[in-house]
Amino acid sequence: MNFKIEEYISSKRQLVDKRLEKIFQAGNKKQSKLKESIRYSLLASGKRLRPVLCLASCETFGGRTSQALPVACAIEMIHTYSLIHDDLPSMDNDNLRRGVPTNHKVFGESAAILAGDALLTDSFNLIIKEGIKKEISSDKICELIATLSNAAGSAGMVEGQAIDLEFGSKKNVSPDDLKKLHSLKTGALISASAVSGAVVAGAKKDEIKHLKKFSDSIGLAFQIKDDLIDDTGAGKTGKSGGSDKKNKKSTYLTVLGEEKSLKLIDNLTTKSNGYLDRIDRDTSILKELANYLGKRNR
Ligand code: GRG
Repeated sequence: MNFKIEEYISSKRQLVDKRLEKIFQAGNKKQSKLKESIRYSLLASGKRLRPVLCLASCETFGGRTSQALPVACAIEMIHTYSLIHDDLPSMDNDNLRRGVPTNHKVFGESAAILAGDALLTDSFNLIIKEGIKKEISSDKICELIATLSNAAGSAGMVEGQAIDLEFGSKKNVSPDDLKKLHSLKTGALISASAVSGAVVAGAKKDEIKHLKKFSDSIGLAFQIKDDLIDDTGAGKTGKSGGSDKKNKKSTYLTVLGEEKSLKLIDNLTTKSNGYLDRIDRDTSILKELANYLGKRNR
């Protein structure tokens, strides 16, 4: 087979980038500061892994990319909001994101808060507006909104962030504590990305059940890898490397050590592939994506 996952990711990423640029077009008139700050963070060089996962999942379950693309863009908007807010002085207080100074460093703190607020709210509006245009059924639109709002809100990402802030520089964080924190903070949106693509495609309930287990595993593997990259990857990641160390945070690296963390990534990837084997479809793209995420270096 001549399939290359890097090329697949790159082609889907281009689709997402193009559509995001269209959604937040600069236009000829002078832009408002709000729009400028949204464009600044959203159109910076993110990897677009969550939208790619959404599109790959839609394709796996026989759906149309054109129908899933607005949902994929909405997911990237939610993710970008979380990054802008996470970098704020009252949260992680970071200076660099996606290879450029963080949003609040350029536009000020209040503008950064508003850019995040707008991205989150607009993401749901986009799913409804484009969903109607692309003739996605109202039931599916409601399921998409329920899936994503659940993953982003107090049952998911925001709760994960709250736990993270509560832990602060606490030393005796257990592997179970870390798992809970990251399943919410990082895993919930990754999982919702895969599930959303499947919902657009009209996947069956039991297929979504296995897909959810698959994506929960890759979400955790993604975070463990992120912890390892944060420690070593300054320059490659576009973030201020070593920010966990600076904030004295407990990470998989500090709690388990490098060898065990790498082993856990491998185990989770193998486990995720096993869940896909329970789905009676060609799931090779999702498997390739899972393997890629576990081995990435940025
Ligand atoms: C709700 C304020 C708020 C925060 C949510 C997701 C999150 C919590 C914070 C983001 C900070 C962070 C470093 C999380 C750990 C893993 C992660 C989500 C990394 C960033 O995702 P990538 O690597 O980034 O996909 P790009 O820039 O490529 O999109």
